[in-house]
Amino acid sequence: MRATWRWFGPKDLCTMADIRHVEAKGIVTALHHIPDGVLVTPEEIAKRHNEVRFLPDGTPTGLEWEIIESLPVSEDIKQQKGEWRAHIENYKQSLRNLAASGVKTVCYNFMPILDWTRTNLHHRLPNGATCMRFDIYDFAAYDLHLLQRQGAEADYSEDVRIETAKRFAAMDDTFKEKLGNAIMCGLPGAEKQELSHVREALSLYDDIDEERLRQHFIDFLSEVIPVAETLGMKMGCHPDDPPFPLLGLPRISSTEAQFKQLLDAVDSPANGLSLCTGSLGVRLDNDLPGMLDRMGDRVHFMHIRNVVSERPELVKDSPRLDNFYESEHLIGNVDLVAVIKAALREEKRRKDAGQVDWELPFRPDHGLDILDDVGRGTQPGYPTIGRMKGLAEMNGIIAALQHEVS
Ligand code: CS2
Ligand code: MN
Repeated sequence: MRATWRWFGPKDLCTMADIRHVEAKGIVTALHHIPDGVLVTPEEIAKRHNEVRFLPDGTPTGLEWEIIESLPVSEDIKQQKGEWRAHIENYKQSLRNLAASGVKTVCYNFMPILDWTRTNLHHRLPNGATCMRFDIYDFAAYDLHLLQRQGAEADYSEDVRIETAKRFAAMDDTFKEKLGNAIMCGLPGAEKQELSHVREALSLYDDIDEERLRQHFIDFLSEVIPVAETLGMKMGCHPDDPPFPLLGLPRISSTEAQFKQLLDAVDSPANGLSLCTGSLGVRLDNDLPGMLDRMGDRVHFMHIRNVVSERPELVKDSPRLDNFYESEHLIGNVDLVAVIKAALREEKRRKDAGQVDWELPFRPDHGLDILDDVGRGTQPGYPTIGRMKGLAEMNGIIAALQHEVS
């Protein structure tokens, strides 16, 4: 397995100099300043390659940009409105430009409006470390009482609604503001966190149900995947996080069955997934080693982290959105040793089949804020030391298991 590391570019507090100290072999980055839908030009790509290859003083890092995360799909494409056809053409040309520079793996998602969603970005654990957490009552308080979304009541059980009303009555303005900011953290553009903007953004999906969103996704794949295939590229869709519909928005990449539908709809080796163990692992019915066994040839990238469902007894038999927090890699819902073993099996299968590109790239996804990470203000979920600990643990597991597998 090929260890990689996400870098947010020159503004990232975790610098390329720092990344030389972690045991990663390749870099995952994106051109975050380019708006969704706009062409990614060869010039911008070359600039970023240079920033990855050399420190500001010219020292070579020995690292290469290997994966783009994300090449975002614009809202126009997701909703099939406005400039969507032009955006698809830009997407195809961006793929050509990236492939020409050697970046051949793309991690993207098809979540409407929101990317990952949490209610607290700095939840304190008993040992003093902090992590990201999702609390159903805080989330429902935002949805039912702050946003006052029409029809929201139907999405929560009576128990949740009653407890939420109590919680909301006790919330002060500072808490409410922090909560709104945490939930909308995935929404680009600070001004959009205003409740009226959020309502407006959500209303764009009034006429788009799950079926229609899936059709839009398949239309996008039908256009883009043949181009990716010709270029020898791999497109890996990142799962919904959390893997449930939110705020009345449909979500269509939360389970193995949903991914199977998408992979079958455009049946090409280029059409695959980015298997994120932390996103999928919030649902106890997602069998991650099984997914690698059954659709491993389409797993183009892996995000490795763990989560703890705080009330497994409530969600075990009937999966639903409930409290969870992001945990240490080796403790949580997901048996990461079993996942890595399945990933190594998949690599072996590829090698035995004579595939040249048998290596499965992965990166530590989020990490806990520990030691000097605490209060440092890195991108939420992306502390240096916490991620490095997760990566070191995963590298240790890989080294140990490889004795058995090869
Ligand atoms: C990432 C996602 O930080 C994260 O949780 O895994 O935001 C991911 O980059 C996107 O969904 C990919 O499009
Ligand atoms: Mn992820």
